[in-house]
Amino acid sequence: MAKTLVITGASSGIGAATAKAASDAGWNVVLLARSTEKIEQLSDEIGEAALAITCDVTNRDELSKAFGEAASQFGSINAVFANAGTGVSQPGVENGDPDEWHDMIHVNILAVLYAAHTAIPHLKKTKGHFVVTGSKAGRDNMKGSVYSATKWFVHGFGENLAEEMREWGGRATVIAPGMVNTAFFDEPKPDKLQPEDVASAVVFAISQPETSAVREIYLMPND
Ligand code: NJP
Repeated sequence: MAKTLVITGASSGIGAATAKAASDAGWNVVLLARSTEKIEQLSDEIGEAALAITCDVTNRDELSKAFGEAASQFGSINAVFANAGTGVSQPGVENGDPDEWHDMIHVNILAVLYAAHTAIPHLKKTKGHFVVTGSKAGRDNMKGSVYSATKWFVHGFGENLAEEMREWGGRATVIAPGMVNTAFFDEPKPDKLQPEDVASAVVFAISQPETSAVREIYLMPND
């Protein structure tokens, strides 16, 4: 029976590319995002192996309902890709906007915790896998970047979660890309990583034999 991957932030960029790559690799994919039209269109493109569910990841009730729907549609959940994330328009601390930090921290930190908390009861049944999008920015120091600091959280949490999940045979992976050509930026970035490059790293991580836990994949543009 096909395994099932739930993806947050599936309406564009890395999440949408991962949905296509995972379904090409034989997975069922559950697409979560706020942009209903975009995830429904992607779901139609993929076909029967896809399910689109409108969900704001900062809303724990919506997340819980979405995971329940995913499990009842496909029987179980084998992997979750907590990929939804956002940046700020005003960089740095001195010139930063605390309201923007609040919203970004809700999506990049708290919603990752919510996703893990919601996912674990499902993943425990399948000895499943939690993958989360970190960043090169979560490994390096960047002048005044609060975004980078949220990704440092993701990297620390990802390793800690991997240790907790290990107790019952589960695995956790942090995907850490450098710059990727997505809607995250206003301008196209044709010479940077492409969303498909990151998608292929995610599919690699979730396709390894049970004896191998890939803890982190760090990928940079070859520019
Ligand atoms: O960007 P984009 P990426 N509830 O803007 C969703 C990280 N990253 O693919 O709700 C639910 O195309 C949003 O969906 P919607 C980055 O930090 C990037 O590049 O419909 N979903 C959309 O699907 C992030 O963690 C680069 O608006 C919410 C998705 O998030 C991840 O990669 C480098 C949401 C954003 O897709 C994917 O970003 C790097 C909410 N409240 C790490 N808020 C890079 N691009 O260079 C947002 O190291 N979303």
